[in-house]
Amino acid sequence: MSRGVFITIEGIEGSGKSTQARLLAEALRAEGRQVTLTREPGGTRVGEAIRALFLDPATALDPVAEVMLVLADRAQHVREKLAPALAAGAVAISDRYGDSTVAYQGYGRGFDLKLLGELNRLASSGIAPDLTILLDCPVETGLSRTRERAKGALREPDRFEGETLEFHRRVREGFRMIAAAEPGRVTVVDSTASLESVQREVRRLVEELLSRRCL
Ligand code: T5A
Repeated sequence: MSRGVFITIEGIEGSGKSTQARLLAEALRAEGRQVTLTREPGGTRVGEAIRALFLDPATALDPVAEVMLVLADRAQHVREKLAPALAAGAVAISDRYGDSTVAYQGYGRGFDLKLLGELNRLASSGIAPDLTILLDCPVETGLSRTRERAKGALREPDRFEGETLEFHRRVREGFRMIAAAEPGRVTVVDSTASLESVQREVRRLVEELLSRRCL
């Protein structure tokens, strides 16, 4: 089975993931590469339905139900989209993946990390990213970006954007702990820098990975 390359972009709200994932996909497609750009929650029809429920500020979700929902999304996403893309030799870029579950439901909500690790492995069929780019910025910077954008779009903050600063600080710390524990997979990029300079660093990391893999 040919094996593509799996890249995930992670970070707190407003750290710039969606923007950088899109720019990276455009740049790689312009080089003639086969690219699958996707996201969690979402990425499939089932996943988009889960996403709507998951982010709805009117949904009062029990913390265990929250974990189960995001894992159900991942199981569907991996089997329906990511595994086939990787088997076809594509570069798959996912805006969030398993590290978000560890950071939000583990560090943020306090769910048992070991159990979460096992559930994550089950949901992902053991498919792990080749490279994870963690876009890191202070919580205040990220949230002010998303609140600005929400104001412009005239929508209320989603279920996570409306969480306390303390919650978001635990999530950021969680991401940093993951990066410290897995330096071979996760690279931290300072996303307080300009959009263009973050983009250059993301490209550099991905080019390095592709040339290591002779692709
Ligand atoms: N979730 C998800 C869990 O709890 N557990 C899980 O397992 C998973 C998978 C998903 C939510 O679900 C939770 C976490 C999330 O709360 P989402 O919408 O996919 O929600 O994720 P968000 O982080 O909320 O997405 P955002 O769009 O809000 O943030 P991004 O993608 O990090 O930021 P982006 O690129 O959209 O940029 C936000 C704004 O900032 C500007 C952009 O132009 C945009 O306006 N910007 C910059 N401005 C200045 N300088 C830069 N360098 C900038 N980069 C971007």
